[in-house]
Amino acid sequence: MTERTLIKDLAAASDGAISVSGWVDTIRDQKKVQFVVLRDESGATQLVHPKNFAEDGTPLADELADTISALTVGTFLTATGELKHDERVKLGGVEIKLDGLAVVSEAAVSPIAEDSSGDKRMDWRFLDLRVPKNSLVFKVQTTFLHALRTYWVERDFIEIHTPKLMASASESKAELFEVDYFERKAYLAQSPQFFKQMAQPAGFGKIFEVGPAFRADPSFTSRHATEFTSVDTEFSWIDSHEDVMKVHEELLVAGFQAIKDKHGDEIKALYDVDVVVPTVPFPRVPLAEAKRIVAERGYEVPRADDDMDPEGERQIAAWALETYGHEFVFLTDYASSIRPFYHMRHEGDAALTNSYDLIFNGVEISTGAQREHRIDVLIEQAKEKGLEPEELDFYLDFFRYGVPPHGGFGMGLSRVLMLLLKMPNIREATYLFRGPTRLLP
Ligand code: AMO
Repeated sequence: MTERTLIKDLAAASDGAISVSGWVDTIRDQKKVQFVVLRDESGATQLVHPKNFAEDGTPLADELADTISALTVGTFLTATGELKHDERVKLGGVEIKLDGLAVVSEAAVSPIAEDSSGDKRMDWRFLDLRVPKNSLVFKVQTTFLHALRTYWVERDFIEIHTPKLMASASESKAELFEVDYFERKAYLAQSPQFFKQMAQPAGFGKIFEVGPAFRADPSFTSRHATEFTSVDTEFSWIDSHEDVMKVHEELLVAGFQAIKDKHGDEIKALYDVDVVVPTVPFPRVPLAEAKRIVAERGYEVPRADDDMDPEGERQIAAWALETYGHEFVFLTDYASSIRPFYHMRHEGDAALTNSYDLIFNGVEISTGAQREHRIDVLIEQAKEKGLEPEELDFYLDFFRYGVPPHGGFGMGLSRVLMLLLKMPNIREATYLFRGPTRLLP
C-alpha cells in the first residue's frame, strides 16, 4: 500500500519530509511560483513549487515545473515534499514545498461544473461526489448507521437480511416490480415486512435490518426513489404502538447525537444547518386531530378519510415546531381504511389502527405499527382488504404456531439524511439514485 498521510492529519504532523496522495483540485501556475491544491477524502492542502531561475532572472531547466504546468484538474497523483506550518496559509495553516510529483492517472476535462443541472450531475455522479459538500452526506450516513447499530447491538437486537426476491407483494400491489424467475414470476421486495415479522414466531425477540427496498412508483417527486435503503426494526412483547415509538425516538436521539458530535461543525460550514438533537418524547398527535389543527391553520387536507398529503405534513410540522420547538412529530392512530391489513386495530374501535407515521422537517420518514398477531382477526382483515388468504398462506402460517405480540417500523434512510441536511431532493442523499427514468450510472 502507498505510504501516505491523510490531508486532515497534516496540521498535527511535524514539519519535514511528507507524502500525500489525492487528486488535483486547482492549479495556479504563476510566473515565479506554482500552487496546486490537492484533495483527498479527508481534506485539501496546498502544494507549492518556486520555479528555478538563474540569478539574472533567466528561467533554468525545471522538470517539476514542467510537470506542474502540464497537470489537469482531477488528475490523481502522489506528491512528496517538505511540510511547513505557516499560519498565513489559509488552507489548513500548512503547505508542502514539492520535491517530486508522480502522476498516477491523468484526468480529461470534467464534463460537469458547479452550475450543471441536477440531471447532468447525476450522470457524472463519481465526479459530482468529489465535491466535499456532495459527499459529506455519506460520512454522516456512516455515523448515523453506526450509532443505530450500537443501540441495537447493545440491547441484543439480532441483525437479519431478508430476501429481496419475493413470491408476492408485501405492500401496495400497484408499486410492484415483476421479474422473470425461471418458469415463473418473482417480485422485488417492497419492504422486509413479512420476513421481519417472521423473526417473532422464530423466537428472535428483537431484530433489525438495513437493506434495499423497491417500489415501482412512477412519480417524480423530490422524496421518492424506485430503490431505497430501508431501516427496519421489529420486536416482541409490546403493549401498543407507543412502545414502538419509544424505541424509534431513542434510536433517532442516538443517531443525531452521534452526527452532531462528529459532523456538526462541517454540516454548519457546508450546509448552514444546525444539527438539533431531538428531545424525548417527540410530540404525538392522532391523525384526526392533526387534520383539525391543519384546517385551523387554513389548509384543508383533501378527502376526509385519506392520508395526510404533503402540504398537510408541512403544516403539521410547522405547528409542531411552533408549539413544541420540535422538528419531529408522530401522527398516530391512522384509519384502518388507509392502513395495511397487518396493522392491529384499536381494541373497541376497529376504525382506527395502532399505527403511526413519523414526520421530520415536514416530510414522512417512517411508518410504524403494532401488528395483528391473532390469526383469525388477521385473516378477516386480509379478506376485508380484498386479499386472498391462499396467496398469503406462507405469511399466515407465521401466526398459526404461536407468536408473541409485536411491532416495529420502517424508515427511509435517504429521506432522513435529506431532511437533516435540508437538501432539495432525495437523489442528493442517495449514492446512486434510481427513479422512473434513471438506471445509469
Ligand atoms: P412505508 O411504505 O410507509 O411502510 O415505507 C416506510 C418508509 O420508507 C420510505 N419510503 C421511501 N423512500 C424513498 N422512496 C420511496 N419510493 C419510498 N417509499 C417508502 C419512507 C417511508 O416512511 N412495512 C412498512 C413499515 C413498517 O410498518 O414497519 C412500510 O414499508 O421513509
